[in-house]
Amino acid sequence: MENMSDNLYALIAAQFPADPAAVFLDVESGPPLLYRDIDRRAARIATALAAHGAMAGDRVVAQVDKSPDAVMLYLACLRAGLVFVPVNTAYTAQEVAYFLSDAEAAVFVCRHSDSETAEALARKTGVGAVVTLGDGSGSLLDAAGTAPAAADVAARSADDLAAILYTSGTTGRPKGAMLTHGNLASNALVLRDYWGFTGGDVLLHALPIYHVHGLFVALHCALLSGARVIFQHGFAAERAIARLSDATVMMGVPTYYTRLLDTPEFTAEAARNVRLFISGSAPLLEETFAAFEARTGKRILERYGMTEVGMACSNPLDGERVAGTVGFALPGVSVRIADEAGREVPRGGVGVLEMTGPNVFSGYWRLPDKTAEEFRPDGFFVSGDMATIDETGRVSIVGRAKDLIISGGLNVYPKEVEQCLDALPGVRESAVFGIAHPDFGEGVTGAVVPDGSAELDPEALLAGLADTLARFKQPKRLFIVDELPRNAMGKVQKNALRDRYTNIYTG
Ligand code: MLC
Ligand code: AMP
Repeated sequence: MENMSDNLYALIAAQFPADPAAVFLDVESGPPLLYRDIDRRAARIATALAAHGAMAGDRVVAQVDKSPDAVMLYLACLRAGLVFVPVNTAYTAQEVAYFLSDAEAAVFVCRHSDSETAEALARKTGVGAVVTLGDGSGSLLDAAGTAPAAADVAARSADDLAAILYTSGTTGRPKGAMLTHGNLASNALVLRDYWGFTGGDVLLHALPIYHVHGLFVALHCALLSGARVIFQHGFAAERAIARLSDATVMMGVPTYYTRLLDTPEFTAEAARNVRLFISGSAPLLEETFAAFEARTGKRILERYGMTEVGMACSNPLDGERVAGTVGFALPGVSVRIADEAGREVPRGGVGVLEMTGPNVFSGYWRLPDKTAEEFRPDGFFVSGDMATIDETGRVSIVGRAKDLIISGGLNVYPKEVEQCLDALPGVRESAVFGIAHPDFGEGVTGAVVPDGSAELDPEALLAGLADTLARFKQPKRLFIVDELPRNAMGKVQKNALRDRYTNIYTG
C-alpha cells in the first residue's frame, strides 16, 4: 500500500531544523539557501514541471551546472514523485541523446548555453519539453517564481523510483540503474548515523552532483541531519583549503586528497577543525593515507560503494581505520565473496564481492535480462569488484573482474572508448586500458592498430573523439602499434599493454 511517508522527500522534510535561520547551502557567492525556504521552492518548481506535463513516475533528465537551483530541482522531483535522471555535464550531445531516448524523458532540463542543441536533441528523441535552469527565457525557475506551490508531497511507496543513474558497462552501452525511494532513504539513514552526522556539522562539498557520491551520499547526510554545506563549484585545492577551517566533514575522491597533499598550504592547522575526512569512488592508495596522517594527524575514513548499491562498506567512525581496506558491511547490508559460479569462497579467499540489502537497486531500466545476469538467485548483486574479507569482517578491494578504468573517481569503460576509436577512419582495432596516474589514479590510455589505409596520428585520432566522448573518457595518451598482444585464444592481453606502458605518467 502506498504511504506518503515512503517518499524520501517527506523523510528529508521531517528533519529540517527548527531554527529559521539554519543554512542548508552556503555558496561561494550569492545568498545562502536556507532550510526554511526549501519546501516552498521545491513546491513551486514541482508546479512548473507539472505545467510541462511531467506527472509522477515520469523521468526528468537534467544536465545542469552545480548550483543550489540544481539541488532544488532534485528535491522538487522527489517531492513531485518524478524520477530524477542526472547527467554528467561533461557528456557530449551524442551521449545525452542516448539517455534522453532510453529514459523517455518527459522533460529535459539543460544549461541555458545548451538550449539550442537541447531543442534539437529533444525533437530527435521525442522528449516532451526542454527547459533551462538559469535566468532568461525558457527558465524553469522563472516559471517557478510565479507558480503556486504544489500542494502535497506526492504519495510514493518505497519501491517507486526516485532516480535513474546511467552507468556504462562492459558492453559499451550505458544502462540506467533504477534507485527507489526505499533504496535512497535506507542508505541515507544508515550513513548519517554511521558517520555520526549532527546539526552541528559543516560539510565541505566540492563534488559534482550528478553521481551517487556528491548527490546522494553527501547531500543526504547533510539534509537528514540539518547540517550546513559549504557548497563549492568543483574541487580546487586552494578554494577548499580556504574554507576548511569552517568545516567539520569533507568528502572526496582520492584525487582530492592527493591534490590537497600537493599543496603546501594544506597543513595540520588548516585541517584542525575537520572531524572526518571521507574518501571513496576509487581506491585510496596506502601511501596517500599515510602521507595524510603524517601531515594532519588524521586518518582518512575510506568507504566503498557503487551507483547500483549506494554505499555498502565503510571503515568505522570510532574503531580502527585500516589503509587499503574499505571497512565493514554497513548495517543492513550483507556482503560475501564468491567465485564466478556464485559459490562462496572460504573466509580470507579472493573472489567477486556480492551484496544484498535495502540499498541495492531494483534493476536496470528496461533491461530485465541484463538485470537477471547481475543478480544471484538469492538476490545478491554481483559487483564485479574483486575483494577479500578477513576473519573480523573487514573488506579489502583487491582488483576488478570487470574491464573498468576509474579516472579521478569517474568510471570509464574501455569497451566504449574502443568502439569509438575503432569507428575512426584508418583504425583496424584498438585496446584501451588504465595506467597508474599521479593525479587521476588511473590514466585512460589506448593502443591503436592502423588498417593500413592511412598514416595515423594520435592527435588527429583524439580530435576525432571530441564530439562523441566526454573529455574525461578520452585517452590521455594514445600509441600507434603494429599489433595488439594476444594470448593463444586470441584475447587481447591488456596486462601486457599495462606492463609495456607502466611508467608513462609517473615517469
Ligand atoms: C576532468 N578531466 C578528467 C577528469 N576530470 N580527466 C580524467 N579524469 C577525470 N576525472 C579532464 C578535464 O576535462 C581537463 O581536460 C583535464 O582533465 C584537466 O582538468 P582539471 O581541471 O584538472 O579537472 P578538474 O576539473 O579539476 O576535475 C578533476 C576532478 C573531477 C578529479 C576534480 O573529475 C572530479 O571532481 N571527480 C570526482 C568524480 C565523482 O564525483 N565521482 C563519484 C562517482 S560515484 P583538458 O584536456 O581539456 O584540460 C561512485 C560511487 C562511489 O563512484 O563509490 O562513490
Ligand atoms: P560507479 O559505478 O561510478 O558508482 O563506481 C563504482 C565502482 O567504484 C565500484 O564498483 C568500485 O570499482 C569503485 N570504488 C568505489 N569505492 C571504492 C573504494 N573505496 N575502493 C576501491 N574501489 C572503489
